[in-house]
Amino acid sequence: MKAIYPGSFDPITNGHIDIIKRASDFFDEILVAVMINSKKQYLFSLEERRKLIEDSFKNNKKVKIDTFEGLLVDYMREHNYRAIIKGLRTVTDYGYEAQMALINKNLYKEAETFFIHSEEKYSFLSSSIVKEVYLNGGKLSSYIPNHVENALLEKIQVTKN
Ligand code: COD
Repeated sequence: MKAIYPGSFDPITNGHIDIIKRASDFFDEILVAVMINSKKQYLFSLEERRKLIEDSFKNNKKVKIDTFEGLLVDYMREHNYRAIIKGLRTVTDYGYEAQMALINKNLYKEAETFFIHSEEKYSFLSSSIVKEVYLNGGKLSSYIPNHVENALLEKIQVTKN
């Protein structure tokens, strides 16, 4: 069975990568869907976010990537997906993700959400924390791939000029 892992991925972190790798042990294909969360403002464009994910999974044939602006369930219906993967770090994540799972099921009754708990070492990690640290001159090199760190440093340089 194939599954979809939707998110903002602004940018992808080792926490996301760990969820994708672990999910791919159970599903035949993981489609990482780079989407829009209307509550967030993005540092990277949709296309830049897609490229950073692509460069993280160059040799993994099970992982596919796509971008979509619209409802997750519309993408799922159109491309014949039923399984949604979500990562959980904290109780706060659960509250939000449970609401999303119920909304998605309400909009598309074939949709089932599968939750994977984050590794303890990634349970504090989020794209927002990564951006905040880098924008203030700090580093979190063990929590993001090298190419993501380079893209962040470049983006911050451009934003400052
Ligand atoms: N460890 C484990 N899991 C993690 C970690 C970590 N360190 N960091 C993030 N995750 C998980 C998150 O819990 C989430 O499951 C996933 O990874 C993606 O996280 P983000 O932060 O990149 O993405 P979000 O939460 O902004 O994504 C929200 C969506 C874009 C999926 C959502 O807004 C959406 O579905 N938008 C499309 C419109 C829609 O259909 N909305 C729903 C109906 S209102």
